[in-house]
Amino acid sequence: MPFKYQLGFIFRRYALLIALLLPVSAAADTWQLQAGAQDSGMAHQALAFLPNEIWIHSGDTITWTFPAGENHTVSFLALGQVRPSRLAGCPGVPNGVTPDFSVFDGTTCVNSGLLANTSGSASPPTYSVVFPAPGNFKLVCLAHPNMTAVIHVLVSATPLPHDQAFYYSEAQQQRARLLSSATIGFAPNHSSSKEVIAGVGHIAGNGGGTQTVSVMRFEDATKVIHVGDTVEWTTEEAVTSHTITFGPEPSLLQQIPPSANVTTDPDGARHAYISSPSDAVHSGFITQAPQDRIGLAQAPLSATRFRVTFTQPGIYHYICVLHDQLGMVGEIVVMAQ
Ligand SMILES: [Cu+2]
Repeated sequence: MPFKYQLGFIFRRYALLIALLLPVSAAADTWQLQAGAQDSGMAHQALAFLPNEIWIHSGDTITWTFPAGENHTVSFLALGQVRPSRLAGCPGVPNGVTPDFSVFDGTTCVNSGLLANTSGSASPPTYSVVFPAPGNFKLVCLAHPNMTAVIHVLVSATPLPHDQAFYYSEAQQQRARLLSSATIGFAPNHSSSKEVIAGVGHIAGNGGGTQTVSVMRFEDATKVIHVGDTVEWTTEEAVTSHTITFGPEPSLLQQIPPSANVTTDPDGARHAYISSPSDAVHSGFITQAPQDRIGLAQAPLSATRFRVTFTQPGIYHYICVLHDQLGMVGEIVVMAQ
């Protein structure tokens, strides 16, 4: 074969090889991400999408796995939609929940409903969303303020900056960093032998939005006191709510306000008197007021402290109704004078 034909043969062979090696961009991909993470004792909870930023092609699907014992939602609201409660979810659909593999293009609300791996199963729940249209979409968890992410959906001709291996590794790094930093920045501003800290947590930010991490525990949860003493619970949380609840748990819809036997002290702390371990006393949500935003009315202060005065001896168990399944419980032992 003359040399010039040999060159042509080699060129055609390599052209075929190069064509075979180029990525096929037409096929839709499924990406794997995570909603929430915890340490082995469940006390430290990363209330975060891991990672919380991803670039995909239109037509791709994202599957979120829910490995933690704490409840989360994968929720996409329509632009300008008022944020619903975690129990209400999307308006106009049964239970506020849209089916697995719902389609989100920015116009109609999509919501997984509350999902958690409460049994510690090796195959935790998952929820998938399909993204047919290009755009930049905010992802939120309806159970946790400041748990946000962004999905960048690009047209299929645009190369993607990262592959699945990158996102697996980023999820691991963000998980480790959040869980190990749970008590960094922890700055108790008040303490006495009769004080219990009701949860510690903070917010972290990055290019994808915000993530939070919480210690789901009452610090010094057990106190031994005398009749007539008052114990004070104080939150050291940035956003996550907790309750201090004695006796039967209120129903889901009755958990935000305090029980009727709780009064407010002049400094705004909530206060109750308990005379029997069978008394039902519920603090309601002990939490920070939401962050103010320019153009919106300033939010009123909220209760960050709860006091209970014990008038009879006994052993009084209490729980946080939101996080008792993670081990957020305690006990007050009241001795006679
Ligand atoms: Cu709690």
